[in-house]
Amino acid sequence: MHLPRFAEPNAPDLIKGIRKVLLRSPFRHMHTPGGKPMSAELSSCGTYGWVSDKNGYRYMSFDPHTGERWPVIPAAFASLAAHAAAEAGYPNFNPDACLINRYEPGAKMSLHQDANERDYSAPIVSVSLGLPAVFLWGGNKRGDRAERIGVEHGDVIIFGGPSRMNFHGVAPVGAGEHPQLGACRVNLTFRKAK
Ligand code: MD3
Ligand code: FE
Repeated sequence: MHLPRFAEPNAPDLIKGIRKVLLRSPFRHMHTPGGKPMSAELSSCGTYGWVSDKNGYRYMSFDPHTGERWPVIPAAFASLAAHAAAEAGYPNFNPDACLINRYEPGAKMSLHQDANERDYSAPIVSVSLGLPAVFLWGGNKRGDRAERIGVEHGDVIIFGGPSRMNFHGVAPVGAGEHPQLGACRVNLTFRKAK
């Protein structure tokens, strides 16, 4: 379910929360298990954070960059994620992981499935901030044609049910300046990891 601009009124508080999280767990380029740096930068907050390195993709309860636990999910994040999930028919969404992806112009995310979570019955809530992007929405096979969906500052998308395992990605972000975030797109994804 796509909720255009749903989070727009909360954007200033979300951005304050992002800055606070980054003080303890800064953005970094993760490497694929094959050793290539990903073009988007990543941080996390919550009980679990998503990590990729030579040993594969997984959730960890501490930040390997600092050796400390991930920052807590800011109250403004948790409230927005719960309200958005409720709109899509998930009244008890209680995420334990929030990934924060940062895309500079040119950064992208290739088509992939999110399969590191334990419970696929929980939805994933995605919040787009900053520069617009084209979200690629594929099928349940990698080769399926992907639909292109424009996402803008404040847009929220809730993925659940059969679509939870669909391939998806982000086309290279175009150049631009956003009044609140400058030359970047930031995406929050709220998940139930464990
Ligand atoms: C559909 N992030 O972090 S958010 C990711 O914009 C990721 O940063 C993209 O894909 C981004 O894994 C897309 C939308 C999204 C997130 C997770 C999903 C869509 C999803 C999981 C299952 C199905
Ligand atoms: Fe994903």
